[in-house]
Amino acid sequence: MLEKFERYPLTFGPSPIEKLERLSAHLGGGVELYAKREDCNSGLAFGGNKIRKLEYIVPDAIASGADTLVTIGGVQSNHTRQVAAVAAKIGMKCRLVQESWVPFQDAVYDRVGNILMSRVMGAEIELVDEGFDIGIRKSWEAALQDVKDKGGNPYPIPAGASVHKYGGLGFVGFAEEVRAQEAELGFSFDYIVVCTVTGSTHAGMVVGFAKDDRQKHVIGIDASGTPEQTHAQVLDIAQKTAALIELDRDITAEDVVLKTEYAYPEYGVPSDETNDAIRMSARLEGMMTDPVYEGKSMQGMIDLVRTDFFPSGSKVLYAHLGGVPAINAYSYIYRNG
Ligand code: 5PA
Repeated sequence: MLEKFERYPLTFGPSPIEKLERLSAHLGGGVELYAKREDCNSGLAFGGNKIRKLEYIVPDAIASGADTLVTIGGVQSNHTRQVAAVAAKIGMKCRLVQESWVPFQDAVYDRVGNILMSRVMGAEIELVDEGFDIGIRKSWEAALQDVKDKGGNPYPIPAGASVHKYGGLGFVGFAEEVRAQEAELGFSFDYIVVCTVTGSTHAGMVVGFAKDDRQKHVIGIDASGTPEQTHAQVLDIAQKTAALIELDRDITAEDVVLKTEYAYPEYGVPSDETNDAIRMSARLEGMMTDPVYEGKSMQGMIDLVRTDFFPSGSKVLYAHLGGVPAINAYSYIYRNG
């Protein structure tokens, strides 16, 4: 589906799929849980889902003659850390706008985890006192202008690399990769669980899995707390990506399944149930998840198993999209484990 698009390799290759044997058994054994480890997909500063998206964006950045990647996220954004790593790897500068998206303040919230790594990798960081919004932000546009004013040549990457013409391609590739792995495993997954915020991860999967009519079995777990905006953005990106790759079918609103029950209390703040899910997967599988994204999709998947959303015998693939560095910024919550 992606042959005509240039890809700049940044990942190790196909990310591994592992069976979550003990978690499946703990939840009654009626559903078989697996994880596809996008959190281990690259050696670039701990990897994650943005690295896969950026493989299809970097060729355009290089072709544009840019010298600076400019992007935006919250203070503990995983995306900005991955853009900083990619900029270092390809020899460009990096300018990051980090807004106050999360109303949570651990003592060293802005010193550890993702932002620490971005600083070490040499990114220029601007902290901006604006709240959460997945849309196009004035602060980001101002940063692009500032780079130009100083004689640089900026390349714009929107939040989560999502609302970018090539933002959905990486996770179309994810679906192709899963199909190849299924052929080796000798079975297919009935459901794919994915955490959704800025939308191009979920959107790419919808398009990629539409090829074998599984798009409605991609179960998005909203972690934005603004699900209507997120649903609309996933649909828009999926439709544009489908047109771009010349998919031979239309993507409609019903193709985007988004569970909205797990984002509480709000973006970036874990509930008690999120923390229980993080501990459960850590203690049964040694698989770490974070309080902003994957902890919430883990919470959602566990709840969907417990409430019999997945028919007995289903094989469910949890897309582990990375994000663990941010847990360092929540140290007080986990001070006793
Ligand atoms: C993020 C996003 P999408 O934004 O593509 O929907 O992906 C959601 C998601 N899991 C899921 C992890 C670990 C993520 O980091 N992170 C953003 C960031 O700034 O880090 C874009 C919000």
